[in-house]
Amino acid sequence: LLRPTQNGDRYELTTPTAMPKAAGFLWNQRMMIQLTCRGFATAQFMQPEPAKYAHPPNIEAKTFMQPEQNYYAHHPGRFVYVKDEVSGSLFSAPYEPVRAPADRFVFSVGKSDVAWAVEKDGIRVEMTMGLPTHDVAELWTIRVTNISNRPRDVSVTPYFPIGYMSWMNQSAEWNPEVVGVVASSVTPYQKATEYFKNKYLKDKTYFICETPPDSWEANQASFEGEGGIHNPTALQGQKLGCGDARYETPTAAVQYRVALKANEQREFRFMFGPAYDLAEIKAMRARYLSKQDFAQTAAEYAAYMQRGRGCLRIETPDKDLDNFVNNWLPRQVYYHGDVNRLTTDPQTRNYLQDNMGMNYIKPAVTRQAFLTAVSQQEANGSMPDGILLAEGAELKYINQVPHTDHCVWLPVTLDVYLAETGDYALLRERVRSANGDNFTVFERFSRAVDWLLKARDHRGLSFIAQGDWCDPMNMVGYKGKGVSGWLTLATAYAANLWAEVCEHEGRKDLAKLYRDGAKECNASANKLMWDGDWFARGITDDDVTFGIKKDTEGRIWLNPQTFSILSGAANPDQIEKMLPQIDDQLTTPYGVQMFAPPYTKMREDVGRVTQKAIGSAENGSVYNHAGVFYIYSLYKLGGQHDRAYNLLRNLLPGPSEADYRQRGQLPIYIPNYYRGGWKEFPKTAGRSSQLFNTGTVSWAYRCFIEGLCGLRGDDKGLIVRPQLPSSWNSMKVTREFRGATFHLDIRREGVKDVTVMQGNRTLPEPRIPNVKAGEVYQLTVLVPQ
Ligand code: CEZ
Repeated sequence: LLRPTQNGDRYELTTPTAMPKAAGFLWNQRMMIQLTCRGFATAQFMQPEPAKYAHPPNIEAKTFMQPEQNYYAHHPGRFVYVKDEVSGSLFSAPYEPVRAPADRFVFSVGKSDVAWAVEKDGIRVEMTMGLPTHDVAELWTIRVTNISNRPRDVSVTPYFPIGYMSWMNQSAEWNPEVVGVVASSVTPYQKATEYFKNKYLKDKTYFICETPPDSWEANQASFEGEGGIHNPTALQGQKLGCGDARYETPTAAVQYRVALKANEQREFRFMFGPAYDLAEIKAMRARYLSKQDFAQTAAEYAAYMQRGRGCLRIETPDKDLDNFVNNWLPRQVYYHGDVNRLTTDPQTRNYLQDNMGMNYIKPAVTRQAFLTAVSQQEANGSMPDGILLAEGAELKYINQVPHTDHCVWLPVTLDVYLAETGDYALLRERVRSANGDNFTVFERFSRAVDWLLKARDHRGLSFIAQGDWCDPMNMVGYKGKGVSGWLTLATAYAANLWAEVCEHEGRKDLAKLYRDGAKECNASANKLMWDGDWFARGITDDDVTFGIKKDTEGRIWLNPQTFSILSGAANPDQIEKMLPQIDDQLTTPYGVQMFAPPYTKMREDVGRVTQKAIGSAENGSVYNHAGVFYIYSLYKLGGQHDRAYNLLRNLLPGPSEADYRQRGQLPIYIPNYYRGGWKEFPKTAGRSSQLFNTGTVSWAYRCFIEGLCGLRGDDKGLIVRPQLPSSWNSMKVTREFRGATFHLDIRREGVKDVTVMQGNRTLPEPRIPNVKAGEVYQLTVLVPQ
């Protein structure tokens, strides 16, 4: 079904039907594309707002990237029809639209390309797609080989549907100058002001060929005809109709008639993408469309991916895990930090956490992100709902709904930056904000924490307004009174973290102030939220506490428990009560649910989270972001090696075939959720959302680095405290840290505490002080049995 190849550098799936939505993705700073094993594609590019160059057959509402997207016959995709012109038999690669079962099928996802090899009736089709590093375009190589022992006469017809571009104006035609189909449109709009915004949009889509085809078709209806997309009428003739689309749905089909001797091969190259005008298409053609330029572009792009390789290599008893941690997890972390989910207004919490991951890849990017974020701080110290990244960008969608947690993420993510870099100088940078005030980063963080501590009610609990970390929890506090138990605890956690920094900066007075603030939050949570065995989630506008024993739905929520551990609100007795409840009520074979039981109907004093489908997204799925907070808290707590590791491993599909089939996803990224509702709907439980945008990954990487491997920095050096699961006796780790390389040989031995040896010398404590850039450290680490 599924196997890693090239040392885990690639994953291969050998059927298009067992996991139909399994996909790979590529990106650069201007575009992103997700390709399923069956050939469906979802691509977007930035101009500067996200836009598309291949469309569905009807006007699509603009929205954020959706989980569990559906695919259907006319979904945008990249296909090749192959017809035996003697027998008349037809198939398509990779699988859609004809859906003819292949003799051999391989979907091969690499870090810097996505490829297929499909064989049917003695013809092999290989398709590979790559991206340039700096431009928006898909670079396709399609190779056709006669693997039968006789001469063959086939037609090869790449089919790249362009779809319904616009209700105002759309057309397409063959353009001999660029050797391809060029579709033109006008992005629909109605307000005069929009005209000026849209004036320079890339409203053309092109599909250009290195080798001139024998015929083409630019009109979707003419191509598909009465046969339909599964058996297009145009493929019945000697050649395609060479027609155009005049306010008709555009498409791009080109046909090569090839006579292949036994074992003969033909290779074709194409480009697909958006452009402003013909001049741009010509320039793109000149820049990329040749064998040599494809090869060079692929090498450049591979180098770009390689720059996201991260700072950790592990060798453990679990090879699939090693593959993921060494090859794929840092790549997904890099994606988040590199492009901020391809939005111009990332949610503030996402922006900060995505950049938290970048600490392990390119800390200079994280540094800049802090400066950008705090430059948008409000005059009252609060943080806006989203961070604007492009000129003219606006707060959209969820960012128009007031959420109260954004300040929390400043100290939480700074904690990693300081641990990784030791760069306390950042705190002394001065940042002038849009509203004209001028403060140091240190002052800005203090103001943010002040705001958090202030935004609490008479009981000391944090107001929730229309949401906290949980976006759709929009009606707990919309009347202005409701509070979040989670946010109260998260505020305490943030204040404590900030107090540590204040202390480091010689501000004992402030450290005390923030520790006192944290204590107050914790005390309020303990007084009003503790329900005997776990913490409640919040109190509504009408003073109803929820997330408690007597609730039949939404009875226990994970986040408050997690943050009570992190904030210090929960004492050891309480933790001892909470953990078994989490095991019993929330843990499933696919990870830990964000709450349970899921809501079955609207609760008007909680909000739209209760209206989501049972076990999907925030309504009690295995929401991995919440899951990984919990895992992190277990590693922080210590002594929970197995609980933490089992959940950490479970963020990833596999390794059993049954698990892969149920989750339906390749083990090359962590999705934002797996379906929950494990008790209610076992049929769908575990199913991946297939959405690779998630705050989970920076935390997951952090858990591997700081938790499992126990390698965290501080102002003095690198601390070593591995937390191996009990089933492992050893592991090897290479960690890059502040320019130095650490090779660690970690073994279980009869020691009382973690013992670190450098050569024959036993270090006085498990810490390497004064780390020198460029140095290579060989360490043996003994951990207790
Ligand atoms: O968005 C995520 C947010 O990006 O949901 C998380 C939140 O912490 C992240 O910042 C938990 O709510 O609005 C909705 O109902 C959406 O479901 C979003 O909540 C969700 C999307 O799945 C992300 O694409």
